[in-house]
Amino acid sequence: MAEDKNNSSPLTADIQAVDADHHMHPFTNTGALNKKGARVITKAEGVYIWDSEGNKILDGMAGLWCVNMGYGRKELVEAANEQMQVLPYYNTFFQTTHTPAAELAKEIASVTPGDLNHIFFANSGSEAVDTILRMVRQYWAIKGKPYRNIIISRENAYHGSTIGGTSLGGMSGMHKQGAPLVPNIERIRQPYWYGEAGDMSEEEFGLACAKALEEKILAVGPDNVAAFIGEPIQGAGGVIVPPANYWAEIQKICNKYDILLAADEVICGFGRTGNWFGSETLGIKPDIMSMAKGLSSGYLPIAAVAVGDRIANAFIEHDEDFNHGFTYSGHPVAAAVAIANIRLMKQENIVSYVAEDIGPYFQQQLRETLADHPLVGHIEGTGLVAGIALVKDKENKELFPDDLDIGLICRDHCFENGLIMRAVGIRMVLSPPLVISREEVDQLCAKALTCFDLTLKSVS
Ligand code: PXG
Repeated sequence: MAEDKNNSSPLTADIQAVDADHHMHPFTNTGALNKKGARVITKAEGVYIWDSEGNKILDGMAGLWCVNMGYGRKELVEAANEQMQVLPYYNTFFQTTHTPAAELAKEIASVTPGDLNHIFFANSGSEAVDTILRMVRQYWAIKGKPYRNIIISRENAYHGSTIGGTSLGGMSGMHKQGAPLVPNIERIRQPYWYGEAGDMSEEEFGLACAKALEEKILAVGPDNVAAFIGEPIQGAGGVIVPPANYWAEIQKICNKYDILLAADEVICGFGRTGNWFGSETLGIKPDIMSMAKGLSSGYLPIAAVAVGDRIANAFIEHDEDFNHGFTYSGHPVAAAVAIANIRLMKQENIVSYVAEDIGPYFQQQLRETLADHPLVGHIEGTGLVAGIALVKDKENKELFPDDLDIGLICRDHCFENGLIMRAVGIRMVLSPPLVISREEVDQLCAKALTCFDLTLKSVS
């Protein structure tokens, strides 16, 4: 039986007990959580969630980087309700389709950049990334070069937690579990300027990190490489915005060696950075792109891979099945919600709101409120995503000792003070719903300041 002396509501204790008895949580030390009791979230509206103790909490993470259009959107609820009554399920295998899948493919193609007009459906970001992995290798097989099957990714990348996503990602804690990983995946350093550049300028460091790709390509042999994959801005790695010259160099190198460029847009997609896709913000021209989360604002699980003409035409012209897909690829109810979500985004001009109004305001207020705080080493971000490094001594970039988890201390203060902010090591990350207002941004910054003060007190 879970106990938490601070909790008073009977609902809290009951749900915690059931949860501890039967529910194994993702990315969680289950034994420790069972003793403490999980926090129970009961409802949500706009940019706020409520817990079973009646606390109202500003959700600075939009759920898990996904509730882009905010909670309580009736348009999305109605789309699901209507579709459930007409056709709750049918598959898209065996030469069948249905209106929601076809229409959603068209809606996605209307917002993707370049020639990324061909859409393959999945149900999670991890499945979308696995689809990329299989598709780029199969592309080269179709082209008569099956040996071109190495995929290059980056340290500290997050590409999901299926075996494919884990293998492509660069999270050492994940690699240690459930190995062996998928073979023929290579990694290069991440473009984390504040944390890893030493004395290099942003420009020098951007070049050096891109050069690492060329060095890796030459080391494994250009003719063995299928693709490079990267998040335009690394999300789960701590919101790491690469130096401005980085992606242009990466793009040049991929072009030079004829290597496919895959953008993992699971977090950056759907307005987060002030464009429909992070690739547009960072100046990337991907051959293939994964998306999930903001596609349905998280209301139902759905993901997609947008495929450019080069890859799509190879599959279309090749007279053979692509033996890949999921029972729920293009699920009609999830697709109907995603269609309604994209249309709502268009109606409310949410992407320009992020680009021109709330994104710049959020970035400016964060810096005005927090940049001078003694704990804050660096703030980076664009649009409505930001990462804040917490350090012991900001002048010398001195970190707290390893046994003092500054991020978790700060995160706990945030939760106690009505703000969800996520901790990634020493980095606090924010990714609020795109519909957040200026007053709510002010509130978010004020709460963050209080929590940084409390964190400083806890460690002084
Ligand atoms: N690619 C990227 C870039 C992601 O951010 C995935 C793939 C996998 O998506 P699914 O839907 O399979 O989870 C993600 C997911 C965190 C956190 O703690 C981030 C994600 C998922 C769970 C936790 O920041 N990103």
